[in-house]
Amino acid sequence: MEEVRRKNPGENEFHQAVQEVVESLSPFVQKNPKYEKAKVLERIVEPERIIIFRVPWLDDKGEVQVNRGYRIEMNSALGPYKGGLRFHPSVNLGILKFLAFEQVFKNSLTTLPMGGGKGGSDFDPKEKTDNEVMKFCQSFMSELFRHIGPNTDVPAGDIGVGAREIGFLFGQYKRLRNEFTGVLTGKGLNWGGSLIRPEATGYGCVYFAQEMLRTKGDSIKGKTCLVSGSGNVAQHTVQKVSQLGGKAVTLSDSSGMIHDPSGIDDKKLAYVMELKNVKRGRIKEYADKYRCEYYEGKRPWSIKCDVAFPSATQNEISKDDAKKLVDNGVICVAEGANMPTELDGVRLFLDAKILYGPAKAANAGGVAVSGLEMTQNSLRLSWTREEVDTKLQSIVRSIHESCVRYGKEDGFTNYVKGANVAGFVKLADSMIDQGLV
Ligand code: NDP
Ligand code: 2IT
Repeated sequence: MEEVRRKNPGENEFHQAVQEVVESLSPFVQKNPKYEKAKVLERIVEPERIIIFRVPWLDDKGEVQVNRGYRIEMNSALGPYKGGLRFHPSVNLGILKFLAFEQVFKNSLTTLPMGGGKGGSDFDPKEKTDNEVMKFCQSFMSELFRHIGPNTDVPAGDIGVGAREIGFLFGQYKRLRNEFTGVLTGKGLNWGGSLIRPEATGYGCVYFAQEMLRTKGDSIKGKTCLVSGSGNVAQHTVQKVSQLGGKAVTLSDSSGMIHDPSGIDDKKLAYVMELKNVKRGRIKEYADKYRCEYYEGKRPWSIKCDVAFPSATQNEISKDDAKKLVDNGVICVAEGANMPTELDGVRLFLDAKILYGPAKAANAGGVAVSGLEMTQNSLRLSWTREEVDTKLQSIVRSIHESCVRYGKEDGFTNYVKGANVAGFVKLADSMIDQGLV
């Protein structure tokens, strides 16, 4: 850890992600000297390659704008680099390195042949016109295209990158390469996208919670659930919670949160989808429409619940928030967002022995269906909704089984340890097989 801090100064989120993994892997690595001898831990914290580039574009007023673009190609031991692109003003090297590092373990857990990567830009899509977003995406891809490809590196969406952005990025890649290939996932259904990919992260996260609850003979049915965020992951989490008989009562965005004790049903969710995905408005408008409480600048964690699904961003659950959740009797936390809980909060959940599903296990359904999209593209055919959903459920079940296998501690499953060790073993063995690269 000292070496990681020294070599990557100021990259706090990256330090945090590595620290969590190292804490739970150390005993395992000490028991298995072959990993220590091959210096696998030292190797996996060093990205295979980092690309940083200038992204100039013209806004609607004809003024020049300049953003910074990144792609972290973290690890290719298990397959082509795979992971999303994030467009958000907070994006910097440390945040993308933490996301890429997490992605390597997550992708290993999915059982599919995918390495790990992440990329993005400090570009802020908020309040930009469609034309400006297109101009930015075309400029971004005009550099990125030479570093990616269906057998090299396959980006997808993340915060600020959804169907609209993937469309513009794909169009520009195709134009530059003169090739129609599965170079991105999350594509439109008419041009190579997979059914269920938009739903997959939220659905997968609820399926994972359902698997955890099943170990206690329980289920989502009848449970009051807190969901944060109101984007792709949050929306489909709410949808699956209500399909399984639970009740989601909160949503949020970077301005504040709504609390609707009567539950966010399908009709209200359709309103949220239109508000967020088409009108690109604020969640506050939900409270005006459905006459419920809106709390400016607040997050949902002080509301009493059974299950919590953080689905907005990193470090959105502080130690105090985690304590409030536990004090209020939460039985299960399943992370849709990446690293939403601060390290002290994670320790608190583990000490309280609740069902705590860390992001790299709980939200792996999204990238898993991206992997299925790659397979369908290679086969040049598409599977039905039912086929993809069945495969998603079986992958989530297998991730859960791996976590239990490696994380069992007398009568309690430590899913953090389970996910880290299970993800690590496959990765580390593959790296050793492939020699010193
Ligand atoms: P979206 O852009 O669709 O939605 C993001 C949501 O989170 C918005 O409601 C946004 O509010 C809110 N948010 C973003 N940043 C902040 C912040 N700094 N503080 C408070 N709220 C914030 O992204 P996704 O739903 O795709 O991603 C959400 C999380 O899930 C991220 O952590 C992402 O890494 C993770 N994830 C996504 C996957 C996917 O397939 N999309 C797969 C696995 C994980 P606002 O509108 O105000 O910005
Ligand atoms: O964090 C993630 O797993 C994603 N943003 C999805 C990555 C992908 O390649 O589908």
